[in-house]
Amino acid sequence: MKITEARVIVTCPDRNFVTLKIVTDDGLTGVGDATLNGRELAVAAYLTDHVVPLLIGRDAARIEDIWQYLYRGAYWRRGPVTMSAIAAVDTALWDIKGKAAGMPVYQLLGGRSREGVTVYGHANAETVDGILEEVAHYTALGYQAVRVQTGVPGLASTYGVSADRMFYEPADAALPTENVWSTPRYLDHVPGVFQRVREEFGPHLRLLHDVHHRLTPIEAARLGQSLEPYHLTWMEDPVPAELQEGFRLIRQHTTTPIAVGEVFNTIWDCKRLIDEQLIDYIRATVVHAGGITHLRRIFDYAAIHHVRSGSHGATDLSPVCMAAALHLDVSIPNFGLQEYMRHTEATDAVFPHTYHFADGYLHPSEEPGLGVDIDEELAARHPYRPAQLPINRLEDGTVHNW
Ligand code: GCO
Ligand code: MG
Repeated sequence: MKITEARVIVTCPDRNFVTLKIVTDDGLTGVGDATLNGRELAVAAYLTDHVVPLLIGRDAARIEDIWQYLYRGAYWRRGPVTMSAIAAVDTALWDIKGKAAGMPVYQLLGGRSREGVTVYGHANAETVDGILEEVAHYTALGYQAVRVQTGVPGLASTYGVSADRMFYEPADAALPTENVWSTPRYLDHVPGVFQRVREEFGPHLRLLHDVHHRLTPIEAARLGQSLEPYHLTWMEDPVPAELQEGFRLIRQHTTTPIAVGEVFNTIWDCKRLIDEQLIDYIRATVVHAGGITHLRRIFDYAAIHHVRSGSHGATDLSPVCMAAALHLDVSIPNFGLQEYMRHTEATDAVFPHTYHFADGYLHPSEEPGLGVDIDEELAARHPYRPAQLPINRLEDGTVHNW
């Protein structure tokens, strides 16, 4: 099963995606997501110039060996560009292995540990009334978990709040949009919003909130405390994760569970958070954390430390990543939740897939492999459009975390 070709496909069906398609001499193909939002072409070049030439002629069955070859062989380890490129190769090889075995990938990972993958959707609106409507919309669709993001009075725009009902698309301009942020206004406003949502929807709906790296540890501790009466499933990315000692301080002050990890690329980015049990959910995902092989390693490590998975699943993770994530989600013992921001019709058309949503759960494909593909002809009709993530400034103009 030798690799004869590997194509890097960049397409923009409403947003940019980078996909790797690997072809073997016995006619099998596999796909992997390599999308790094706002920095797509860096990964495309890394793959085209530095990885694809290394793959030709290699045995596609040797997934672990190829992973080690690309990781150790680069010498310059880790980082989002390298790990997204390795992830794409790894994901495509699992797809091929599943097809060769005639089994969905989750069977190769040990089989099912659950009947379906519980997902959370995004209720976002400027006003509390708008949020209540959005949450009702999700519960009517069967969702058991909803992430709530709110506008903040006095701020023109806020992370996570958009005009679209089913998704939030922050990479909105060729040069970064600039937002203005105020921590005091935010901390004053958010608890009241959750109070209203809890009053309206009762104790059982699982509620989540994404802070998007904007607070200091002591501010996050205050937010966590003020949200305790509304028993959130998690408070996400409360602080930038570079300084992981910060999480210890948050932990000492609040019982609100903590989720982190969408910007992590390897086990080394979260090892301390996991082994000191400073977090409750690890949110790394297939495309940015080295593929199925490495993410499973992270989840296994998390499992022995009582930390559950909560994989990132925003629209910038393509249906190829989502398909792969679901095979892991359904098979690991310590699954927590899966984020599910829907893709647009144009995206779904370019990436035909057979995973599906029903009654609050996503179900992985039962087809051999991942159960997702890329329609290359259609993809070619959606050329790349430069789009970057926003920049955040405080009211006095200081650059802050976005
Ligand atoms: C999430 C994330 C996203 C990111 C986006 C960046 O929890 O879904 O925070 O909204 O901002 O994926 O590319
Ligand atoms: Mg997030």
